[in-house]
Amino acid sequence: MSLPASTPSQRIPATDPAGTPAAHHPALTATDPELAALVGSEERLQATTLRMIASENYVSGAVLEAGGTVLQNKYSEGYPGRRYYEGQQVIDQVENLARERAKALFGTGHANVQPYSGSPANLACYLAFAQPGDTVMGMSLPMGGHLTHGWGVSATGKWFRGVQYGVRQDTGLVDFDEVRDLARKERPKLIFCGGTAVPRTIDFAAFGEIAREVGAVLVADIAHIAGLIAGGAHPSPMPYADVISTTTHKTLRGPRGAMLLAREPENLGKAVDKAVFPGLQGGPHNQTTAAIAVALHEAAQPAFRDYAHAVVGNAKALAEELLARGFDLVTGGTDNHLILMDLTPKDVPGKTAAKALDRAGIVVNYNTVPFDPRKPFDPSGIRLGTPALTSRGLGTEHMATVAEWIDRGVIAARTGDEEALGRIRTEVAELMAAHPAPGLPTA
Ligand code: DSN
Repeated sequence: MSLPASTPSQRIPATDPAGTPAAHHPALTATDPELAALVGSEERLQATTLRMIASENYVSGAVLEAGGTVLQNKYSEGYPGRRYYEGQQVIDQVENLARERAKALFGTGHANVQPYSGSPANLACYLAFAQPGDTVMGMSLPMGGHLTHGWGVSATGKWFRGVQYGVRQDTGLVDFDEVRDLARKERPKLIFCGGTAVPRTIDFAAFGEIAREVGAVLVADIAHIAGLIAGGAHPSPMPYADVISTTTHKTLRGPRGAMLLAREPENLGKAVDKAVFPGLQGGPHNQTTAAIAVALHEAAQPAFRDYAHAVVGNAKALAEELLARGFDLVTGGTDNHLILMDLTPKDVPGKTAAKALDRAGIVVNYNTVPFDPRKPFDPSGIRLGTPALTSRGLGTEHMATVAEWIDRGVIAARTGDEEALGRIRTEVAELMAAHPAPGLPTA
């Protein structure tokens, strides 16, 4: 199903077969044909492949347009009504629109729409609520967490004392007894919940109870599932989380950006605002703020609820088809938009499979699985997501075909059968041609 903002009339004209942009990038083509050709090639790649990276999506034509406006010509350090530059008559309205829409959509008392992306948004939480050297707690990266949840190679793990929880080896699920015991022992200032490879519903209430017991600020990192929450397809972290951190470009279908939402009236928003500016950033990217506002407007429409539920329905249907083909799925399936597969039983490393699938026109990322004996740069698994394919109208009726392609692709990866990969590539391109992506040129 398509969102209202991605109707064919809003699609821009096609690139020519060589991948050179036609009339839709005239100034760029005239000034810098080399770069324009690269844009055209990327458009063709996105149009003709089955994009299954769980953190990616297609934005609507309206979001794309808002992100390419003259709003980017303006500096506006500060917040609406309290800027360090003049000429904010319009920009203040744009940012206020985005803030109000974010608050309404997620039911929070405060919204900051300025973080440049997810990692700076998370870093702002440290600056707001902890001091260097303080103990912070998050899900370990190889278990499904994020670098910025206190993992050692990240600034958040170098400048703070990160302690990490994981999942149970027998179920792949978070063990709340372990989380509670760790929190009681370590007394972290901050607890992060959420992650990048968590295929099951996050129990925000359980995290909230633990955070309250130990006096920690709970940050719910909903980057992956923000669109599902907005569309009612995943429970909300409100009122359990003190702060919600999210990117805007994954299931939410906005531009690359981020938001920090805070529960009020505890006055957490003030600390968040100070941390984002002047703590970490200078002027906000106003063109991105505008595109976020558009995405939030789209996400508030009834059609977005259908979209969010369709993303989950597709992931569940795909998981069933993959299980039927003997794939080993972490936790045995999914409750959300992503599937994490351990390819060890198929005798193919995750990286080998991901690269072969890419040659077959199915774009995924290789990923560690919990308790992975292999290294992160060459792990045992791959991660699959359904947000992007759902945005271009694929439904549960297509998931058997997608599972069959993945199965054939993994077998071809093991046997080195490039011809088989080429055949899948052709079939993928045919289905993609029948389901044009929002915001992309149509043939
Ligand atoms: N955005 C994350 C993801 O792909 O899940 C990585 O930071």
